[in-house]
Amino acid sequence: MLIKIKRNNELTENDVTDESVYKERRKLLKGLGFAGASTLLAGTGLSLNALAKDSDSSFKTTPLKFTKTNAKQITDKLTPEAKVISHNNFYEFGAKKDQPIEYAKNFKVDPWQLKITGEVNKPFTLDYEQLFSSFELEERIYRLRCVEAWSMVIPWLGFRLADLIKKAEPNSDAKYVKFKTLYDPKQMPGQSNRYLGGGINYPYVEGLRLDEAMNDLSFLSVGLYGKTLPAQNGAPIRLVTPWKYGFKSIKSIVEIELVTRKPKTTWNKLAPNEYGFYANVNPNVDHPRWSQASERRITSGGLFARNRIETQMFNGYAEQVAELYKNMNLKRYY
Ligand SMILES: Nc1nc2c(c(=O)[nH]1)N[C@H]1C(S)=C(S)[C@@H](COP(=O)(O)O)O[C@H]1N2
Ligand SMILES: [Mo]
Repeated sequence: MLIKIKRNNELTENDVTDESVYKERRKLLKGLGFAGASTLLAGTGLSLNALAKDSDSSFKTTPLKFTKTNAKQITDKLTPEAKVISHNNFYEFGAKKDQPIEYAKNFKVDPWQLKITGEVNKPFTLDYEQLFSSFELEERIYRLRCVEAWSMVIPWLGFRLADLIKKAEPNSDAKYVKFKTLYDPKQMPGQSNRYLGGGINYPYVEGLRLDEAMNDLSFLSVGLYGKTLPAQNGAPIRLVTPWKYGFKSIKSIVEIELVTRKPKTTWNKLAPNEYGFYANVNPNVDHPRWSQASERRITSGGLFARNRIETQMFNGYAEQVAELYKNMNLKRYY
């Protein structure tokens, strides 16, 4: 559901809601050949009700054991769990915020295989159980800032991406890290239906420079709020890079490949002038069609809570990551 924060129908300068921004993003997709519902559903013989009907119960999560982190934690108020798991962007399960929780209900995550490949001396594969047992799990409370100008504060469980990469022993040709989401159109209706999937090309791919990936903040999450990840949040394993816009935090990963050249990433390929490879949260660099100066923080506030806050450089993580970009023009490398 889109949470409305407008008190009336007027849009003032400071009241560009994430809903209006979300609609802008959908308009872009439409311009790229994203057609209407009836046309596309007719072609596929898919019934939306049939996709979710197999089970009325929700996706199952289980409690995880974890330790307290040594990392410095933020003190922002947490976004309630109910909102974290029901307001999602996961286009493989539908491009609307309330679709992933519904269409991912029956997503099968066990068995799973996550491959670590490419420019490494010791490639390896983790099966479902090994995602939870190969590294000590810790809790990290991070801000998540979507490019649509809403944000949350989420207690993730997982481990440092750097620890996984070190285990594979990258060779000297490894310069970037490429991540890939599962491609399984039978389970992920957005991958076979352009209406549901927003017309983006699958599988979803993301990437980081190797030094970004090795930064202490880069986190592989296998859980949130003390339990395994809900399907709609990227079960069984997803990336979290809290100083970057949310679209970098790729979900349901099956491959992490160390590569020499900068990978071609999903949103950047779709609209390179709107979504950069770096995608660092930056209040001074606006999206071509909307401002990034402020955001709506999703809290426990009611329907009319405005909760509009100023966006911070690198989403407030400058101390940990500004060094990575010290000689770069961030207006050019957005
Ligand atoms: N595979 C995949 N990963 C994805 C997305 C997606 O559509 N597909 N959406 C991204 C976007 S735009 C955001 S804001 C975050 C949202 O994460 P959340 O639903 O857990 O809050 O996931 C990101 N990861
Ligand atoms: Mo996003």
